[in-house]
Amino acid sequence: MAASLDQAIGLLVVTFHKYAGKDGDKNTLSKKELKELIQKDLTIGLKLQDSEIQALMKYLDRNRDQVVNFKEYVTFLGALAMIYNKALSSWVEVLWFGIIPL
Ligand SMILES: [Ca+2]
Repeated sequence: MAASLDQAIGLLVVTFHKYAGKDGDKNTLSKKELKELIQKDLTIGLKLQDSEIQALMKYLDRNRDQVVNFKEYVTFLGALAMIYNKALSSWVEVLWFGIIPL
């Protein structure tokens, strides 16, 4: 049985390919595919406005080729991990030290 971190990384890779393979180049996410990934596989996805998803796409597309490749997707995951870490750290402080998150 794979360790949990192996499973988590596998899921990140599988999720990319699940959406990247829908249309066009199967190794990149189009704007439509990225939008679907965000809306279906991220809790915050449905709360984001179309304009926010467009802005996110523009930010993620570092090489400006109008699609998100795997490297750009990994950057996105890194940013999400930072956000999750910050959120979780606040709650860990609450649980361990009784500090209210700012
Ligand atoms: Ca790109």
